[in-house]
Amino acid sequence: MPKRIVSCDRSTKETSIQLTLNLDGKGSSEISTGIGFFDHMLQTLAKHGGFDLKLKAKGDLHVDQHHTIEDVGIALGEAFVKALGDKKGINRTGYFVFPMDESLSICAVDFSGRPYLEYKMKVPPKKIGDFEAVNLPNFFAGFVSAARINLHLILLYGKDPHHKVEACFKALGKALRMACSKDRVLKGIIPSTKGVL
Ligand SMILES: [Mn+2]
Repeated sequence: MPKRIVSCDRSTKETSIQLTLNLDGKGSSEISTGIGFFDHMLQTLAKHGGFDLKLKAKGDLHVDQHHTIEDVGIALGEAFVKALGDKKGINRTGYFVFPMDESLSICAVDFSGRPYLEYKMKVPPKKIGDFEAVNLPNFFAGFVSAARINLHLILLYGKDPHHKVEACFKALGKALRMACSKDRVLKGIIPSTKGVL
């Protein structure tokens, strides 16, 4: 099986991001975005997705966290597209329901090639640790548009803002793992009646 490991370097006047992603890893990560809680969420995504992820982002945090959070989503989405290649033999879709103590999230994802985000999650627009939670949808929107996936992410309920957000990142990791995994039987087949994804 060809290795599904990619490195990406994405730089703009607002952010500079270097990352290495291994879709067939063990969930290990080295993350540094300058935003501690965001690092924690990306570590969680890698861990539950079974991806190895090294990511270093330097953004214009003196402005606010908007560009950094959105651009990390874009860079990560680009890495998934690159790593999946022609998508032959993958499950393509994945889903998970993740309980995080009192919070429960649902995630469904499809590597359809058509970007769509359905995001239903209420988090108070205040800081979680050092993380400006108002920017959370920008991460998912950036990821969806760059990865060209259909993503439905719903927080059913929860109380603690940390748990609410973490439940969503964990569900996303699990759903991505399922979608990116190879089907043992459908080797070499593109999972679409169109014959292309
Ligand atoms: Mn936590």
